[in-house]
Amino acid sequence: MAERGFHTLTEISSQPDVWSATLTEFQSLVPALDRFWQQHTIQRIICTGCGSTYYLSLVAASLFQALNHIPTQARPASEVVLFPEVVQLGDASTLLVTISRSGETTETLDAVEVFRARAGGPVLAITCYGDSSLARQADFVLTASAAQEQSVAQTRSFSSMTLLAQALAGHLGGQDVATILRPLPAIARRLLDEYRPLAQTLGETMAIQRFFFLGTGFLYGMACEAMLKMKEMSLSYSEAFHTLEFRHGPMSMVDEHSLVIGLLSENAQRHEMAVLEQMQQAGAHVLAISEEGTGRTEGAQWHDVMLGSGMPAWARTVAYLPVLHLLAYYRAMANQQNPDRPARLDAVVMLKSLLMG
Ligand code: F1P
Repeated sequence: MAERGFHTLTEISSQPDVWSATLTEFQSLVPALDRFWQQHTIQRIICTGCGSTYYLSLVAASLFQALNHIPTQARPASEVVLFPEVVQLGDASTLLVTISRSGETTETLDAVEVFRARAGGPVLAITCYGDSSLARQADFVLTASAAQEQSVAQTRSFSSMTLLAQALAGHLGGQDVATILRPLPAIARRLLDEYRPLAQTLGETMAIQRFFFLGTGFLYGMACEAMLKMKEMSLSYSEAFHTLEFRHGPMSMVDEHSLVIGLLSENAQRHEMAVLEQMQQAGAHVLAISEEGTGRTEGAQWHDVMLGSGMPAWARTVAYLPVLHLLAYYRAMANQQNPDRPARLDAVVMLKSLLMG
C-alpha cells in the first residue's frame, strides 16, 4: 500500500504536465466542438454536477455568462432532478453542461435523464473518463483523460476540468485559447515550487484551527472547492463565502485561530482587501492570493501569494488552486489524516436512481 498521502501529493505535483496534456486534448476536440455548436442554437445554459463538480459548475456558469453572454445557472444535480420547476429546465434551446470526474455519479446521470425528458435540449459532458456512462449519454464530450486519479479527493481532475471549462467558454467566446491558456502549466509549476514552503508552514501551524475561503465572481466557486478540499482531506473546520458577504455574519467566527484566505480578483480587489484587513485587525491570519501581490509587508500574520500570470482574469482562474491544494494536503498530514482516502468518503456516490419510486 502507498504511504499516507502519496497519491494526493503526486497528483497535486503533476498538475503542470497534466494541464499541458489537457490543453492538447482540448485542441484536438475543437473541430468537433465547432460542428456541435453550429448544430444548435443555444440561448440558455444549465451547469450541473455534485460536490466538487457542482462547485466547478459555479465557476463554469460565471465564465459562460462573462465570455459568451449566455444566461447560465449552476445547480447541484439533485436539484435538477428533484426540483425541475425551480430550476426551470427550458426547452431545446437550453444546453445542459454536466461535469463529473467519474461520469458515474447517480444524481448527475439522473439529471441528464430528467433534462432530456423535460427540455429535450443537447447535453455536453466534461469528465475524465471518455468511456463513462455520462460520456455515453452526452451529445458532446470534453475529456481530461490525463487527469484521472487514484485519490478520492479531486485535485488535478478538478483543475483540469476547470481548464476545459475555461477553454470551452473562451473558445465559444471567440478567444484564441491555445495562445492565451498556454502559459498556465509553467505558472502552476512556479507556484507549486515557490509557495510549497508557505503552504506547509501554514498547514502545520496548529494554532490555526478554522479556515475561511473567500472569493467573488469567477473565484467564488474556486473558494468553495478550496473549502471542500480542506474539509475532505484534513477534516478541518472550513467554510467558503462570497468575500463581501463575510462581514454579514460569518466574521463573528473569526479569531486568532483563524486563517482567512482571500482569492482576490482584479476588479474588486480594493473592496476585498478591506475585508481581509478588517479580519487581520480582528486577529486572524490572512493568506491573500492575487495577480500582482498586495504589497503589504506589515504584520507577521499576513501572507501573500502572487500569481504573476499576466493573463486576463478569466484565463487565470484555475491558477488559484494548486497552492490551496498544498495547504489542504499539509494540514491533512499534520492532522494525521490520509488525504488519499478521506474518512467516510467514496470517490463516487452511486445510489439507487432518485427517479425510481
Ligand atoms: C463527485 C463527488 C466528489 C466528492 C466525493 C464524491 O464526483 O461528489 O466531488 O469529492 O468524493 O463524489 P464526480 O461526479 O465528479 O465523479
